[in-house]
Amino acid sequence: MLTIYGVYRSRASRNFWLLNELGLPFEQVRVIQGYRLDNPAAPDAPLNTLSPDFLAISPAGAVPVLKDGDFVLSESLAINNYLARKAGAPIGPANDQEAALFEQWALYGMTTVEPHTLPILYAHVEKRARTAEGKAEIVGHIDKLRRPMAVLQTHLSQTGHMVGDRFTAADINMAEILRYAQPEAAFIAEFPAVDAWLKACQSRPAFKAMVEARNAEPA
Ligand SMILES: N[C@@H](CCC(=O)N[C@@H](CS)C(=O)NCC(=O)O)C(=O)O
Repeated sequence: MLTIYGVYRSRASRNFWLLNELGLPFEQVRVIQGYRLDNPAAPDAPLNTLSPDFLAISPAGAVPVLKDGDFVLSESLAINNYLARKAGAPIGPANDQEAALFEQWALYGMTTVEPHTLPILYAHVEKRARTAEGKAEIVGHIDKLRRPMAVLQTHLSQTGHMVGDRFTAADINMAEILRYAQPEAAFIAEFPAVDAWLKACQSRPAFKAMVEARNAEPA
């Protein structure tokens, strides 16, 4: 049995989306981010990323974490690439070269794109997006995103997918990273191939099921 430690309102969303696509049974152990609690160390605090029981499983103190039998894996994109490799094509890599491209795009997404999409989401969620300070912060991140977005625009206008000519877990990985910038819809629309691809990814039933579960969770 596969177990995901984490909540839908975290990067575990990308793992839940992929698991929905694969139709695999899994167990969810709800581990909430410690910073979302007033007192994560309180005796009645729910299991959280600072709880000793969770740190014993994952010393990094972050969700998501996957357990597959005795095997424990952290890092959301490593988890998706592991699940995808196990599943194989079509949603996983068909060969070593595709597996390498899954890694390439996961690393590009995590190191070059996500550091500028996530702060955009936070600025909106924390209601700072319409303040002068928030607007300046968002503009700064948008400026940093123009280059990777141009890269993705060129890439996606060729095949319409991140790897190969079909929907794969590599699409889930990048789509979930870009979702964080979607409150700035006009910016995404400047890159029509990215915009169309993102909308197509998010029209999938497995994505919608993930969003439904996420919306059902306390904010
Ligand atoms: N690069 C990691 C980031 C993990 C991460 O920072 N997770 C957040 C939730 S999305 C977390 O657990 N934060 C808890 C904390 O910082 O205390 C991944 O993709 O899994």
